[in-house]
Amino acid sequence: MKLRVGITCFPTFGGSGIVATEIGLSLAARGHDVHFISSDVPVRLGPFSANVSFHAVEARDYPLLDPSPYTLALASKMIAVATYHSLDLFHVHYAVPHATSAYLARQVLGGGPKLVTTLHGTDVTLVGSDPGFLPVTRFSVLASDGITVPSEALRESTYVDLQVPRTVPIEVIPNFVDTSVFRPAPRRDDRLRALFPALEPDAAILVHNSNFRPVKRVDDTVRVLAELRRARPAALVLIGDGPERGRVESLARELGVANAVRFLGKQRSFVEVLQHSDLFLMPSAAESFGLAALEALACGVPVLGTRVGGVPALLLDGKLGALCEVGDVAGMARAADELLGDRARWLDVSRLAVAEVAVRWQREPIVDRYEAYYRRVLG
Ligand code: GMT
Repeated sequence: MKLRVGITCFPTFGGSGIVATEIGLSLAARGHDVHFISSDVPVRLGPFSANVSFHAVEARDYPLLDPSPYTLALASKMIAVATYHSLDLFHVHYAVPHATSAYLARQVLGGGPKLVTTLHGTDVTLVGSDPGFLPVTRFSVLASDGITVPSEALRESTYVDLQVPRTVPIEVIPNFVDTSVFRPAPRRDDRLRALFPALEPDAAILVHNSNFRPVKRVDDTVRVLAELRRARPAALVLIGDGPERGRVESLARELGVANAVRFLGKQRSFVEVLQHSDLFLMPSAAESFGLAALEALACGVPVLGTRVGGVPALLLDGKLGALCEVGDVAGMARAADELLGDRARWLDVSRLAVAEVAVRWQREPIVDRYEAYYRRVLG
């Protein structure tokens, strides 16, 4: 049976929007009708496809409405799309405020589409559990017909931080990656070295990709580089942008490694950068899953991560790279040096990463799980 699904996500570069977009595209390719309802076109939404439409939530700009109430505008758009396209289901990604808008839309519609909420991370651990949002977030999540999370770790946080009763079922469906895009380069070469004119020929290239928010601890990537360079030549490529960027740029100058760090800013397509890097750094203070790391693993790049949230499970307890404590810069530099200094081990880890991604985190089998879950929720 063909499904008519309304997907709501943030349109920006974050992982929740990427996962939402990939689910929608995969469902559309299977013949389902997919309606993206968001403030802007999601960054990874590709070219026209017959089964995909995009509905922009229009901000209302009245002098009294400052700030403009996005939650209400989104609910109104959801009502319109559900009515005119006879939606079976809303699938919202990131609870704040999307689950609340969907709850409101369903109240106005007197039922209407079922609601699946996928929690992604800080909508539970940081924003959703902030006392300013907790009561409404918790209520909206509990009002959903189905709740999913990408990791066991986030399921546990949802019970604890959002105070959801343990009798409420929460489905774990891991994130995934499109391995037709994120895959090892047919032949690795030196193309990233062009970013660093004065770099030593045998230097290792470290890479990081995030939204540069404090929780990502991007400054630790620069500290690790500075420490590692005492042992071996290395450079760092940073993808993404956000509030911490200025601080990290200053730190690179302060630590005397500015010439070995390149800030690429937001990139729509960065797979080539991953494919030609030696190590992905993810020093986050919290991470429900770590989609950016999964994309690196799929390209055969080992990951150095922290022992938080879903990261140990993603890195198979360190087998796909290494795990360190949050803020342990010296430990991270040591782990990086050990892995980069042992070519045979690096190759084993790289091959294992690609093989494990193929078995555990491929897009289509995981979208199968979402589809089966939708059908369960629809009864
Ligand atoms: O929760 C966030 O910080 C935003 C979110 C995003 O949109 O980037 O990131 C979370 O969701 C991703 C996709 O499920 C996960 O891969 C990230 O680990 C998770 N971030 C955190 O938990 C900090």
